Amino acid sequence: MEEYLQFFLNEHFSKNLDSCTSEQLYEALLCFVKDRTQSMKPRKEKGRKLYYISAEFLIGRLLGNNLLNLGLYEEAQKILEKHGKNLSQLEETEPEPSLGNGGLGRLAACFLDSIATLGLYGDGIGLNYHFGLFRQYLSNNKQEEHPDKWIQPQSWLKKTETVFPVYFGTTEVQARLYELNVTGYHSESCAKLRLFDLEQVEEKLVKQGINFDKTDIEHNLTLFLYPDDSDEEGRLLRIYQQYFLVSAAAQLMIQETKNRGYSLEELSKAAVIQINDTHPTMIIPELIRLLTEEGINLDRAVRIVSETCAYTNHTILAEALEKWPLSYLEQVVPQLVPIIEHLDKRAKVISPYQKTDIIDLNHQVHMAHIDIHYGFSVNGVAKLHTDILKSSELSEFYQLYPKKFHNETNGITFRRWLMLCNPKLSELITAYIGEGWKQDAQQLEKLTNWIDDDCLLSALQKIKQENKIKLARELEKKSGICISADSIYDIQIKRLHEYKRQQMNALYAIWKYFEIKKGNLPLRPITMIFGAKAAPAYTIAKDIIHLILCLQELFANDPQVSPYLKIVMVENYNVSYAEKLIPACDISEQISLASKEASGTGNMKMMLNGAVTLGTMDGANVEIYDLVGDENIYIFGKSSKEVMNLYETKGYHAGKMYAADKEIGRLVDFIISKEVINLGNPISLFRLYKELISKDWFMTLLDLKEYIAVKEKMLCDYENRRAWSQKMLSNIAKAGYFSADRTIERYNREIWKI
Ligand code: 26Q
Repeated sequence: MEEYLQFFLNEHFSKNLDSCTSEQLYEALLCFVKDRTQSMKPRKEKGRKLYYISAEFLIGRLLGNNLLNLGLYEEAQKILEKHGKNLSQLEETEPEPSLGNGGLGRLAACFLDSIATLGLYGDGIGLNYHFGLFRQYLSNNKQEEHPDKWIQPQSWLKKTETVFPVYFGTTEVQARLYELNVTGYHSESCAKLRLFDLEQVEEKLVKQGINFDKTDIEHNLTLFLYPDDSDEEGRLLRIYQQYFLVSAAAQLMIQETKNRGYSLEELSKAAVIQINDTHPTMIIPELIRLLTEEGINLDRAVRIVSETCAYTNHTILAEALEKWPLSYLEQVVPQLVPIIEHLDKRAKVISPYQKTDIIDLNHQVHMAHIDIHYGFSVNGVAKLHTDILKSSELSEFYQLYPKKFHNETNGITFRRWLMLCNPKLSELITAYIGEGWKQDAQQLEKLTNWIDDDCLLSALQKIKQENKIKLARELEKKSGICISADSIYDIQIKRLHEYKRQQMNALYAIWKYFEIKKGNLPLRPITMIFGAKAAPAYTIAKDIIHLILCLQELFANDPQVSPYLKIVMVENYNVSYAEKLIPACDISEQISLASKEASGTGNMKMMLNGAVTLGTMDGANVEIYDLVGDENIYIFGKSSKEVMNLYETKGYHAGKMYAADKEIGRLVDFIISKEVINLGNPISLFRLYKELISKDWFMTLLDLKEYIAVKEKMLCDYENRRAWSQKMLSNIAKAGYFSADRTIERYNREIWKI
């Protein structure tokens, strides 16, 4: 490696390892790794090939991860050290590819790591957005959005010769394929992430902030990742993007199937397509259309495609279930409309339920319904989530097709989320149980043999402390904020959404502030860390960020409070930030309203790094609870059954709750107190206040008091340092279940059968 780097630096920059800049060295390492992956063994291309199709792949930075997977991390570290350089600092030079919004996109990236590691024959297929998720700045206690350009002249992407035409009615554009090798942990060959890009993207279309001409589709299709929001104009563009993805993907699949010697009649023997939420759903009618163009009759085409496609559902929030007015589809993709109408008619013959219609009475096209009628598998992403799909959200579909339903509880890659981000803990684990856990995560369970071992328990504490110090330094460097590593790090990092209830956490902060003002000081200082982006058009989410930032300022400027309670909202929370925050976390906040969080995956990452969960019985928290037991997790709040019952009976009234309980009233009122208003925007704060006392759709006030009580108990229990370390150890030991390797093996066994 050293020779390669020296040669490269000399050749390109007339520099050497000692004299080069970080950017030059990064480029040299990038090319080294790229070359290395290109000369790896090709995969065995026999049998069924998996196409994991997704509008998002939130891959994060790749240099460190690739070095780790290729077994080159330590060597690189040593070479750099020898020349006075530092690998982890160098990693920061890499622009972060933020090609996803949050959980769904990150899951796709974790899955690729496991697919490569397990050596399965499969690729990811997505879009090459020139600007990923917006870059967030926090100024004047508000979120600002800025474009985040990540592609540099030298990047992980390889331009291929493959180009497909895509037609929107009579408008033709070209989709060029780019590829990126995905390394697996110590595997012989790579998987591929294949990203289509519009040949004629015009980056100059971007004007102020993240605004751009949304109508110029011949130049804007792959300009931006769509930031899950709801402004009207953007919706048509979203359909354009989706069709661009699936049309190019379908052509690629057909071409590859033929090249591999299969006839299109045998498509389901050659390919299995996992549809990641409904964003790529149009692949179904598009493939049917293309098969009929190739001379297969419509009925056969429908059968073949149905045997090839499988669908994953990631949400039960009604507003996130995609439906499009038929008129939009007529405008954007007229060629698909007759097919969709045909599919709708057939479904209406098969199903007696109106609720399963593809095209409803209001001429809305329900994308998930296409997937369920015309795919061979439907899966939820955690036990509770799948149960809710079966028993309520999709119950009619479950009646129709019980055998199609599967549960595939999410998982995370332990390579990035432990070995790479927390090398010390990784080493400690290996010292006790050997290397086996890196490829067989269940082996982590062996750690429970040392649950009473003081040596291991204090080593765990020590590593957590070091990680907390490291984070404190990082925060100071990045934002000038000082936090104490002797405080408890209480962390909530995830997209900002009302159902995730960052507002409830903020109300706890207000409660604690009152306590401190009264002289009830906490046993130990508390640092409440938030990281979250709000969709640009999601007003209340932005109001919640505003509240948190106002509280941050209020506490920081109050000498009575600041030694005991600090809020830090980090700017531009992303995958790289998560890698720094998660190893330092003591308390993992997973406080969504029960039934609303399909799974969550941050919860898994934090437990794996020795954090203890404070959560509701929602998503994968339920499975964490089952694994670690009552004494190693802190649960509060109404159950999903109770919550669903309240929705059904309209039994929850925020206003009544607010009026009936003085304590709650006092906390909510503080949002519009003069202390807070002084620091913020009254319109925004009043809007949030009103929302909470009149609607509160996600029942914040309902769970608030129990939340406060359980959190207090947790802070108190933290002081028994030995017992807390045992909780940490139990969580790490039981986290093996959440390895994405396990998830992918199950997908393969139950659905893909590669
Ligand atoms: C919808 C319509 C128009 C534009 C955008 C969208 C859109 C974009 C992104 C809708 C949803 C998303 C992302 C959803 C998501 O991340 N869901 C999360 O998926 C994780 C992986 O399964 C789960 O762990 C989380 O619980 C779930 O919230």
